[in-house]
Amino acid sequence: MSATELRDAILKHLEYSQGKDLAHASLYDMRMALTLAIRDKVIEPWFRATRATYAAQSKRVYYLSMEFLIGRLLEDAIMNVGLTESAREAVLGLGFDFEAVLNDEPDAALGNGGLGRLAACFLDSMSTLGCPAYGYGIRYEHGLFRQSFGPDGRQIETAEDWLRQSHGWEFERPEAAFRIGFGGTVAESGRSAVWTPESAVMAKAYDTPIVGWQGKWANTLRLWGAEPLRAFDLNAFNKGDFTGAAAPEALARTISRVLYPDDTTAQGKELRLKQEFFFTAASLRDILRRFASEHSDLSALSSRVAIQMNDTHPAIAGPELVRLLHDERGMEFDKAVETARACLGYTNHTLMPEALERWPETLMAQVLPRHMQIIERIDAGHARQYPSRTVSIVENGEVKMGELSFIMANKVNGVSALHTELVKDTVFAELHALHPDRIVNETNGVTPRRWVKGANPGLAGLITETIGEGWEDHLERLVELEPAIGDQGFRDRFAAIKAENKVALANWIGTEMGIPVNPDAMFDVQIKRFHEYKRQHLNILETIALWQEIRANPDAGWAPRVKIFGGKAAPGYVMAKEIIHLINNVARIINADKTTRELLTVVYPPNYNVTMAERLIPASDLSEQISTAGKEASGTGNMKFSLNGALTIGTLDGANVEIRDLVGAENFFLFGMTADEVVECRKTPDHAARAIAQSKRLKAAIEMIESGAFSHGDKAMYRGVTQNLRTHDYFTVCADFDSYWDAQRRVDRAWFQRDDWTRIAALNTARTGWFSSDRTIKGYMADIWKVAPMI
Ligand code: CRA
Repeated sequence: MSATELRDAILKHLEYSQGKDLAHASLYDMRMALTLAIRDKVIEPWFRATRATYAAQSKRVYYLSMEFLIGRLLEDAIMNVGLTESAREAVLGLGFDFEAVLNDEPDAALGNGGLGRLAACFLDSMSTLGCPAYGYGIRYEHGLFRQSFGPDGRQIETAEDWLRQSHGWEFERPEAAFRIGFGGTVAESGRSAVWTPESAVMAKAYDTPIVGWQGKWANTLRLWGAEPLRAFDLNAFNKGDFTGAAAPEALARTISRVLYPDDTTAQGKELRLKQEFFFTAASLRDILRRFASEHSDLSALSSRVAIQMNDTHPAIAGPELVRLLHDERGMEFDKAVETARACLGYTNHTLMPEALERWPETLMAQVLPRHMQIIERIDAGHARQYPSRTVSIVENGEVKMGELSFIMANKVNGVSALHTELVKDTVFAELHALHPDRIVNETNGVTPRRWVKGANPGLAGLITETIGEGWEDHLERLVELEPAIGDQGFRDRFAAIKAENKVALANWIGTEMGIPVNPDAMFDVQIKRFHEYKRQHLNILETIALWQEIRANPDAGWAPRVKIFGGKAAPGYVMAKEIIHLINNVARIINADKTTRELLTVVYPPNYNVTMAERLIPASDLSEQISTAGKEASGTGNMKFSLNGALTIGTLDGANVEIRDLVGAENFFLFGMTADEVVECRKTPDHAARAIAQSKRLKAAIEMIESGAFSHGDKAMYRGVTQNLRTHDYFTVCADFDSYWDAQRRVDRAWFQRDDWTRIAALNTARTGWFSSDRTIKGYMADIWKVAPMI
């Protein structure tokens, strides 16, 4: 499509879809018109893909996920259909700034962090590979909260409202609606049972087409919105009860109202259980309806249907599918269990005990009475089959969703090599011994279209110039860059691109935050959710110690650094919020110190999201991946940084292990205890006190916080953080501190060998092509879903 053709298409949509002429079009109108013009281009491959899948009667993948952190879609879609240049020209020709139009799109934050973003990268890869697939989730009215900082530096949360403007990508599907019940009673009827729910809502489908690289294939992201069965109680209204008249609507809509803003603790709230059942049940009904339109024999279900449970959030899929097959379609119970299992896969994303979902049996029985019975029957069946087993699904009055998912899935996967081994050895050790072939590893990946080509056009251009076209969907080809890294000219280009990205970021920080940063300094970046296991407090303690050392010894040849933090804390996570508060106040004090100004700046832009990640990662020199070993299942930010030519300082945790193996140990700043050593360390009750006693820098940094230096003299302000460090310190910040400090000084020394730094940065890019989510999805297709690509 030429720029002129696209221009005409935009004008047509301005007029007929937005009802505006060019002279009166706002930025929003222009963005919507461009979105609709691009959407038209996506519809062709979308229809083609759907028809091809029906014609071939292919097996389809159904990716069930509570979260899809898709971010903005426009730029990505334009890139995938190959219209970037035409779109820029067309929009400019119509008198609008192309970047401003792209930036007008709200960042769809229908997820918390890694798990949700992974689901979005998977959608991109499934479409790129021609894997017939549907993503199923919830159309949250409010995604993850918007973060700001109060004048005192504390996190403030406000509601996010991405749907305030109409969402240009989606198609409402009023005909695809299912009634989803809750509560009520179960009556025995012959060999099965009849569940009569007490209340119900409608699940209505909204479809977003997801187009793959070069527009060859497109799949559907189907999100469910909750609506009342009956919109409005006219009788109540006529009697003057206006609030009562709207009650059914308010109640139903609560279900798809907000995303739970916590990824690492399961809160056991009734609404959350209802959300989980709501989208899982609607998706399964949709899947069975589609199957029935093509086939009649339900025993063949697993030859046509692969359902992936993204963590345990959709774990109710097991019992619900059994119920649909047994109670509603008359399949014998054991066969229903077998059939369901043959369709289901389960991905585990965390070993953190507080994140493993468990529901009180009483709550489960109250909200989903029939499912509770089915769960007990599945549990009893498993016990009969494996009499030696000691684990069960229902235990101490709780339903354990991890065990349920494991038992109901034919494959269970971890998300990095280390994590998968820990899954086998810890949470699911006994189940693994009983089912030794069930657990497989599928190391996470990221889409290179968004995270290299879109986010870092300079680097993408250099790659294409050096190794030719076609690396975007064959990222393993980045190894072909390696010979060029020996050339001075290539390294200079690589360094110049990084420098340009840094200038752009420095300008943005200057404008947004009013903090001047030196683009020649090392950009040292930690961006991710705030959690004690991710140890942002280790980073800020080292920052304080570094500041002190620079003040004491200003001419010791320090590498100038800009420390950049980004991330949100769950609103109820007190400790994480205290760490945010501390970082903001450390930044305030350090940035005001004129004596260290040239060498150390701390910036923490608020409201970190996908869009901000796209801005920060290409401009980073150093990637902070410093979690307590054994706690970060994989990480995916770590991969994005390496691909964009940042060096990593990190522990042997999650996918860091695989990154280090690929880029080479000599090109990775390793520090800290291993997962085994952490477990050993905790056996010494006063491990933290000992570490503090041995480290004068750590001791001084903690004492400085306790002195009130960052809290206007208030000595008690950060006691939550410091007392925890001095006593419990479960995440072994203190025990790892000196090792982290030493690694940072190795980073300093490396920074001064600038050409060698660039060589290592370029090696990071060249050697991490394996982390494309295309490779991950190929793994799922071959090992778990048994689905063949259609292109
Ligand atoms: N919080 C893990 O902690 C991992 C992603 C995606 C997480 C990350 O290390 O990269 O999943 N776990 O696999 C999670 O959400 C419920 O568990 C995450 O995003």
